[in-house]
Amino acid sequence: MKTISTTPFADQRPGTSGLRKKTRIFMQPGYLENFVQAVFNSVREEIGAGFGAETLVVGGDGRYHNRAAVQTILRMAAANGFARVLVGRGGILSTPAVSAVIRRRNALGGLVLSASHNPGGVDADFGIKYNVRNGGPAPESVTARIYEETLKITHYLTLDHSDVDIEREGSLRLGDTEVTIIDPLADYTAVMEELFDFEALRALFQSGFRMQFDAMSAVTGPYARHILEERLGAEAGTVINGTPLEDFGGHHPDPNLAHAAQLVEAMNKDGAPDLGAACDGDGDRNLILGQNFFVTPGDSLAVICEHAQSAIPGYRTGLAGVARSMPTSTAADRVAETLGIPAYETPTGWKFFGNLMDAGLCTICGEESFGTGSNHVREKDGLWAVLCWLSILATTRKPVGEVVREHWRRFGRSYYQRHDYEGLEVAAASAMVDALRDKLQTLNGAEFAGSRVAWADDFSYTDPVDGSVSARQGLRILLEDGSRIICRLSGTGTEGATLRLYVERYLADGGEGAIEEVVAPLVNAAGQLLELRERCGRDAPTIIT
Ligand code: VG1
Ligand code: CO
Repeated sequence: MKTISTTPFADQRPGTSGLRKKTRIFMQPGYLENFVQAVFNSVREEIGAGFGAETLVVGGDGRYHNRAAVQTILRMAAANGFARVLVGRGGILSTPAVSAVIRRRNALGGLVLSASHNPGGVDADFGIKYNVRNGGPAPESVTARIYEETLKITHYLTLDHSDVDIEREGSLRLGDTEVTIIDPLADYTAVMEELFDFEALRALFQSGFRMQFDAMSAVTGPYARHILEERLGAEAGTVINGTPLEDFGGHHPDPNLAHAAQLVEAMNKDGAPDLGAACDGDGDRNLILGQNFFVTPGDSLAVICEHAQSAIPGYRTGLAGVARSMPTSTAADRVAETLGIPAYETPTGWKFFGNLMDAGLCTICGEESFGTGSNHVREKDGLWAVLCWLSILATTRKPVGEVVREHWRRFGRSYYQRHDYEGLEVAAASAMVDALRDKLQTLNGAEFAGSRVAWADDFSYTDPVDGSVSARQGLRILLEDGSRIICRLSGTGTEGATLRLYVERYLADGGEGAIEEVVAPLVNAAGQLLELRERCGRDAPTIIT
């Protein structure tokens, strides 16, 4: 074992989902090592014991630097005394697969190497995230302690050992630690098989149902090929961009209408498949498309909740509750009300769902950022959402668009958009949000976008399970007609600041209105209130999702 002296890096505070930086920052000597040692130090302190009986899971989305980082972590885990480390073959494990492995193998936790939907490559982004014993992202109390450790770190532990072969399954020893290279697909596929009726889905494909799944040259390629093509019998070629590449083919592995352009084109032409789907870099996000039809993440969450009990064996006994992040559309709340189950509203970031699921308070969760999942793991799960939709389509025997339209006719529609303003100057963006925060008090009762402000605040969340409070989670303006305007700064970017502006207008109009027209008054009023042009020089968002 070697003890290496080091000095702190001041910028290792985890964001919405772990630590994300430019790849070259992570490649600096000591940078990854400091963070990993800080994780180990804080976890060791928390459990009040060594790691001699503990298992650690390690895997990533295959982006540039993934393999090198795995080798560094293996040496450090061995030097820090872990009994076992489980590594996905080739260093590959999707985020939901890490969660499944932690839970099924009773591991202490896991390190996920990914910057999710951010581009990969030596000049792009890298990231690392620590997941705890329940398989979910470390809660804020844990990430805060990790950050404190990064600020006072003086040394890290490693071994003098050459790289180990992570390309073949099997076990080997690294110091006193047993390193096992596992099939990255096995645990995850087993969980899916427990939840879904694979026979019924096979029958669906046998009946001529066609889909296209875009893995965006990221981690879900092997998972989707195995589950959709090999296990469920979807025709060969159903999965496109199915090989994980270090630079994701130069694209953003971000499953939305802008970045999944190839899939969108395929779904909008004559003879399109029945279902189109895509996942992000690390496999926790999903995009669902029908023929000429985009299912918004908020509607997808609501529709899954609506049909889960009747269409998916894993939810046959019903849902305990539903949770969504605060900026996510309220569509799922209306389903929960009809089902007679509670609906929870949490801050942005999957880590807030963990306590609710552990306590049995909610079964299905979702975020507007193309994330949906359930208590089968403690992460959002892209392929799970795809299998949910396949199950719904197999049960209803209706096209995607019709399933959603029926939902709108029954529950009304949340017309919803998110506008992202990327690459803003950090100081100007914070000043803009601070100025609006200061103004919130004065807005009550004011006329706004054709209605009146009923409530305006900076969202604060009290966890119903452990009572912890997370303040300053996003500015929200609620109107008397039920519309909502929300803004917050992104906590996952690696360059400048990104303002996210979320708008929602609920109408019980059958859902056939034109989205742009319905939300335009909200978007315009919000832009003026924020003084977007004056403060940040922007007239239009970088991307609308
Ligand atoms: C974004 C999304 C949030 C999501 C997070 C991680 O965070 O808004 O809903 O949980 O990314 O997703 P932010 O702070 O940039 O808005 V992923 O797929 O990167 O693990
Ligand atoms: Co992701």
